[in-house]
Amino acid sequence: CASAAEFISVLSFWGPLKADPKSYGEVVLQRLFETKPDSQKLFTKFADLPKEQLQNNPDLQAHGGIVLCKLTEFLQGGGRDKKTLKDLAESHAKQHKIPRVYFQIISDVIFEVVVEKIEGFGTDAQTALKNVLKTFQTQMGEFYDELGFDD
Ligand code: HE5
Repeated sequence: CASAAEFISVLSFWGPLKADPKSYGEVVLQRLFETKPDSQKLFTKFADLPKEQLQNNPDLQAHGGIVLCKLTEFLQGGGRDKKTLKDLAESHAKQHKIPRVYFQIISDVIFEVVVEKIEGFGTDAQTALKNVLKTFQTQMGEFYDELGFDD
């Protein structure tokens, strides 16, 4: 599990993502669909869109923004705010039916995009980010277990 200091370290570099969640979120989702094309099928709005229509797509930008805002909320809670992730796990398990492996997949994409786009994200902050994302996946997994969602 990530320490409080690791949450603080990640937050100290998170300003650009907090200020412009749509732009970074758009890149994250585009990268997710590129590296794991089956993930696109999980989104009814985007499932059948060809690649060109994922560029400058207001729906994709909006959803990317929503995803990143939720992640910022998680970071600001320092891993102690259980409600945020509990609600997230509920909607993803029951409504959207997202197998838990996708939290690992999107975490890897987020790591890649953040390190690529945010200046100054040094090796210590990178380790902190890895651990924080791992905590996110573990906690989501625990809520999935509680809900009895096996995928
Ligand atoms: O759950 C919600 O609110 C609590 C609904 C809006 C929402 C969705 C929907 C939010 C806030 C998030 N996602 C956040 C989020 C953070 C993690 C990193 N998501 Zn989410 N999602 C929604 C993730 C991870 C993740 C991985 C995958 C494959 N998520 C998904 C998929 C997914 C889908 C299909 C939806 C339904 C909304 C939609 O289709 O929007 C166009």
